[in-house]
Amino acid sequence: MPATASKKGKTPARKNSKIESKIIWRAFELMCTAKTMAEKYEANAKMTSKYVHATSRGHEAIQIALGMQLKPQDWVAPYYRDDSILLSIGMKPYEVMLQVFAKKDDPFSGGRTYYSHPSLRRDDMPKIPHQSSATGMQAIPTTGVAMGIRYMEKTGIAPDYKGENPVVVCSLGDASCTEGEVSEAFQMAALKQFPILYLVQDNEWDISANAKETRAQDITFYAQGFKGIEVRTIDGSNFEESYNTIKEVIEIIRKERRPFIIHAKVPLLGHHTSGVRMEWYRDDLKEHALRDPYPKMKKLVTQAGITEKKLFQLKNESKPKSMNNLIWH
Ligand SMILES: Cc1ncc(C[n+]2csc(CCOP(=O)(O)OP(=O)(O)O)c2C)c(N)n1
Ligand SMILES: [Mg+2]
Repeated sequence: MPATASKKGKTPARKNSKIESKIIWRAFELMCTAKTMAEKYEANAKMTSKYVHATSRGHEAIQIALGMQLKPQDWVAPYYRDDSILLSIGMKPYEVMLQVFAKKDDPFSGGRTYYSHPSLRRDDMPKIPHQSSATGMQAIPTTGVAMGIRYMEKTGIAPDYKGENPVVVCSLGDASCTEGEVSEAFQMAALKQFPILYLVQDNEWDISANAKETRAQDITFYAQGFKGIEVRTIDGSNFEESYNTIKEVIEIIRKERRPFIIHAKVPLLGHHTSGVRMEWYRDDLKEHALRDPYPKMKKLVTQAGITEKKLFQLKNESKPKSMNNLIWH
């Protein structure tokens, strides 16, 4: 597991610990919801594709593992492929769908920005700063939030969070990390030791160009130039590994106030966006399908002793009536 040394020393990655069944159950439910929504949009492409959108299909496990562990005092900047983060911090499918149809009741932007471009300030959820549609642009503002939090702590004006100090999460696609903005952000986070997690979801695609065409190295090698940021590479399609790594890293950031990068390798199972269709240019669809997080999650559910009967009950509970005939295998 590649890891750069932090100023406080490298932390050895912990072994996978057992996750409570109720967490596995909830994660599965969220994954079913996200997957069903993506399939619903696809089945109604004529209606949903008028307004551009992307979905988290393939990236669900890592996103759910993150969203489930954030607290109201935390900050997160999800990008356009992060609808599973939004669902797992507690947004309802209906609320999220309002943005896909550009409705005025869309809680993020009143229908003014496209799908999964959130901004949020609810008391019971992590805070989401407004962000640009230019990729990677969330890196500097989120690093600035972490800087502000640190300033408040150092000057004694931060609230007392009883040992649960806030973390900031900046979610990024692999290709967006080639941008200068991201380098600026890493530079300051490393130098000043800010309490931030950069979650890099690496699907090896940059719209229709692949990793071989667009980058000289992945984020783990790039990050070696930023002394003081610790890096973990994981299989982001594996919920257990994702959940445990995020748990450990967030706990360290809450205590030690220093930056991390989690490099999550994920398949891309949906279109780049509704307007840029995968069948036009992808020759790796079969290989990516083999890494689908959904069957892996189902296996985990079975291993956790959740029976067929309960599973059937869950399917019926989490599937709105309007979603009949959608894929449930
Ligand atoms: C600054 C900027 N450059 C280019 C684009 C066009 N663009 C939109 S999405 C995208 C691909 C980003 O890929 P990645 O960050 O890996 O995320 P993924 O879509 O693969 O999840 C590009 C190049 C943009 N929106 N903003
Ligand atoms: Mg990508």
